[in-house]
Amino acid sequence: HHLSQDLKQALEQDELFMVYQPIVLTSEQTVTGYEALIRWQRKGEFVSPELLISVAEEYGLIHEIGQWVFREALSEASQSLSPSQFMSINVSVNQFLHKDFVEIVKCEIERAGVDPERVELEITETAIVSDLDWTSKQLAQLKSLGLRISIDDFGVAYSSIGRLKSLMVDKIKIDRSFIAGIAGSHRDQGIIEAILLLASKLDLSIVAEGVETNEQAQLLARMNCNTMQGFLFSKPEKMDQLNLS
Ligand code: G
Ligand code: G
Ligand code: MN
Ligand code: NA
Repeated sequence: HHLSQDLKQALEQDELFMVYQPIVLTSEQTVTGYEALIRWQRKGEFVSPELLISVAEEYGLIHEIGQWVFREALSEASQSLSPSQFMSINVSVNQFLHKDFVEIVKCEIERAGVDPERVELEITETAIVSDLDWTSKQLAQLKSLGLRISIDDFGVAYSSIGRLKSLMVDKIKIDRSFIAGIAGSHRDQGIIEAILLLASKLDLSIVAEGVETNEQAQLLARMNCNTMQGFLFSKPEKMDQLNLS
């Protein structure tokens, strides 16, 4: 695949960069943290991150890319974030399951000198249902380093509700497909209310993703979901292009 060849070069030639999207506590009007997202501008055109990640996984580049992402995002965290803010980093399934993953994360956190408690990893439901024993071990080790774990895109893949009970997870990020419908759909509101109840019973934090309108934000706030992320607040941007607050 020519893209995989290009991706190798992109790593060497600085065509990859990171953008950051604020995660907002709307009740306080503060930015609690940022999600780090990779970008690749190839010959002037953006390659979608989904394609980038799937090519990287298929051609064995995911660990190198993953380590680069950690280095960039953690260095940005140490330079640009206030001590109360966290950095949230996406981790793909194969990246998460790799035997050296914990060691690499530990090494990069030490290198950046960031408090591990301010680092969150976003993993998907697919990762946590794939190999329960190994997943539990990886999560236990990451937790013992002090990191926080969130489940990304919650609600769209396998139901992992049973797994949430036994796994050491801290946060659920409600997939934006549910947020998109809430203004017009009692069913979507119902799903969100159910996820919020589940989270509160299991002592998990919640983020609503993909909030685009004031109406959505107000509905969420009325349901006591006050941590939100989405274009309403900010698109993902280079850190120096965001209005830091
Ligand atoms: O940036 P965008 O919102 O288009 O992201 C699209 C998808 O790519 C999301 O599912 C996101 O989790 C994933 N993604 C973006 N950046 C990274 C990254 O640095 N590492 C991994 N593993 N996935 C990422
Ligand atoms: O799967 P994950 O949650 O990591 O995906 C993050 C992706 O969601 C990024 O590509 C980001 O650009 C996108 N995103 C962030 N906020 C919004 C939003 O309000 N609306 C839409 N449609 N996409 C968003
Ligand atoms: Mn994410
Ligand atoms: Na998501």
